[in-house]
Amino acid sequence: MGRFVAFGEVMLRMSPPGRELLLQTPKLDVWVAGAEANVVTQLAKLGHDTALVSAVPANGLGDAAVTHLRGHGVDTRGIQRLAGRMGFYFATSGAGFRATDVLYDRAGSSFATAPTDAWDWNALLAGADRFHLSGITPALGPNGTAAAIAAAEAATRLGIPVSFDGNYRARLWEAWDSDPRATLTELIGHADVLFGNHRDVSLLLGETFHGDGPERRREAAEAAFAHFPKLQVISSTARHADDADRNRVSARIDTRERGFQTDEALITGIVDRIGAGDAFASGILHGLRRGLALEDVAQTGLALTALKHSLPGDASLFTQGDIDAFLGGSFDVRR
Ligand code: KDG
Repeated sequence: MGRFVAFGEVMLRMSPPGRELLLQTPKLDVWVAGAEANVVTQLAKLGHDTALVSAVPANGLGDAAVTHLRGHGVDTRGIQRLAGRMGFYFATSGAGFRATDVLYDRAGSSFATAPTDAWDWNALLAGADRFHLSGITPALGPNGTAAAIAAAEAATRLGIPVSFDGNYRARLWEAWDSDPRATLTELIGHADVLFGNHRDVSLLLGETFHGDGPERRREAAEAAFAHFPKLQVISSTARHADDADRNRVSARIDTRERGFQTDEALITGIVDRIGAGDAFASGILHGLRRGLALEDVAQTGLALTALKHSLPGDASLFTQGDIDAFLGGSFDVRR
């Protein structure tokens, strides 16, 4: 199917079970997390050869994260044991119209403080068909920025296509003296696939594509294609809340060669929203890799987005059979 290599921080996510608040819960569920780890985990479930490049501390927490990823079929040989600590985040699930909230506790993590020359990109990217990274790594601080840029440059030098998920995390960028626009613009210059919407493009290009209409999205895609010559595909989702537990999610995929496609899915029975964007990115990358028609690529992304909402934790763990059943409208008990 293809070898996908991703670069990003593996974290542990602590969540109050159910809909409790941090201040009231007597216990926390622990999940292995990290946007790029989520993408390769889902791609592994879909039969791809996947690897994560990362760093964790040489202790039981690092061991737990690596063992978990390996158990799901991800090649973890590129995860180094370095000084520093495990990055955590605490996620409190929303309920009704109470929003999901994320509290980061990750400063000084092994990944964020890894020396920029810690990564041997020629070896780590050998045999890769695609390299995936996101806007989280450069948001972690100067080392993360330098490492992300060096990684993208290496992929370009080696002729490996780069996909980039904007994953704009304001709380990370605002914690240090950062220049997100310059950094993200440089990174996206290496990408042929970008996950980002018209607001992300506005941030990058300093132009404003206000509003949610299809026209704004088309204008933003055209501006991005004009600005980034390597870019071939821009894809994003938009959520329209019908009510708190029932959303319509639309997917848009704009391609330089094949035009655009929009599709919509109804998402109900929402258990956990976190990781849905990673599930979407996995579905789009899977569909593109399989050479599907644009409509089917968009629907694969939407299917995984919808399915992820049904699953607690960070990662999406679905098979091609689950996608087919979802798209076929088959929700019966499978016996
Ligand atoms: O997409 C899920 C991520 O937001 C989560 O795993 C935590 O990587 C994370 C981040 O930095 O927000």
